[in-house]
Amino acid sequence: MDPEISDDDRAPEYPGLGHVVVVIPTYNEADNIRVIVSRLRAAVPDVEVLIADDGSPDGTGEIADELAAADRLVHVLHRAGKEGLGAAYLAGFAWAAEHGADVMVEMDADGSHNPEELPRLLNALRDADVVIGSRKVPGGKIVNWPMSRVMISSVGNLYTRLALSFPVKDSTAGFRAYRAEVLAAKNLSGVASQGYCFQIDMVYRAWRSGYRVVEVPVTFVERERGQSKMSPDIVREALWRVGLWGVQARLGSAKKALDRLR
Ligand SMILES: Nc1nc2c(ncn2[C@@H]2O[C@H](COP(=O)(O)OP(=O)(O)OP(=O)(O)O)[C@@H](O)[C@H]2O)c(=O)[nH]1
Ligand SMILES: [Mg+2]
Repeated sequence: MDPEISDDDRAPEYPGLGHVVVVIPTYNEADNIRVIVSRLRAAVPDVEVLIADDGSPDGTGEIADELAAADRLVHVLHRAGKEGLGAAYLAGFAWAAEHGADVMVEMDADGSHNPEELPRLLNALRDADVVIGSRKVPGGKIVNWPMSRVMISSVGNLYTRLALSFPVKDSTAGFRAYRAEVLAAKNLSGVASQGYCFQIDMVYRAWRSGYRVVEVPVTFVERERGQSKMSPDIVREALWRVGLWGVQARLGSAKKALDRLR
C-alpha cells in the first residue's frame, strides 16, 4: 500500500468492475443537476461523477462547481459553448480515460434515467462490454411520453435495425455503461454524429467490432423540469447517417462477395 495515498484519496472501485466514471452532459439543467447528482451519489456511492457542461447560460456550470467543491467524487468539465451531445460525451470519455476509468457510464441530467437502476446496468456489464438501459426489451418502460415521441422512438429503432441489419432493440437509448476498451481512441476515430445518432453510432461501432452488447430493461421517465434539446434536425441527422452506414455496409459485403468470386 502506498503510504502517501490515504483511503480518502483513492478512486472508488465498483465490485468486479474497477473504477467507474458516470459522465452527465448538461446544457441548461440548473433545475435538475443538484437532484440527479445527489440521487446518483446516494444510489451508487462507489462511482465517480463528471458533469460535462457546455457553458450553460442558466448557471448549470456554477452549480456543478458547487457540487464538485462539496464532494471529492464529483468533477466538472467546462466547455466553451454548445457543441452537441456527442462532442460533450467524447470530451467526457477522454477525461475519464485520463483519470484511469475502467468503465464509463452515460446518463442524462434531466431525471429520465433513474440512477437507482444503474447497479443493474453495472452488474450486467460483468458479462458484457456494453450495456444499454433499454426501453424495448421485456420489462422496459416509458413513462409520460406523448404518443408522438413513442412513435418517433419506435420507428427510429425499427429503421436502424433494418438499415444496419443490427440486433439492438433500443439503439437510441442514452443510459448505458461501456468497458473503457470499447471507447479507446482507436475505436472512436471519425465520430461526428450528435444527438440520437451519436448513441446509434457508438453501439453500432461496438457491435461491428465484436464487442458483447447486452440490453437490460429500464424505466425511462419524461423530464419534468427544463427544456428538451430534441429537434427535427436531430431526427434528420439520424435518418441520413444511418441510411448512409447501411448502404456502406451493404457495399462492403457485396465487394467481399465479388472478391471471393475472383
Ligand atoms: N454538454 C451538452 N449537453 C447537452 C447538449 N445537448 C443536450 N445535452 C444534455 O444531454 C442530455 C439529454 O438531452 P435532452 O434534452 O434531455 O434530450 P433527450 O433526452 O433526447 O430529449 P427529452 O426526452 O425531450 O428530454 C441532457 O442532460 C442535456 O442537458 C449539448 O449540446 N451539450
Ligand atoms: Mg431527456
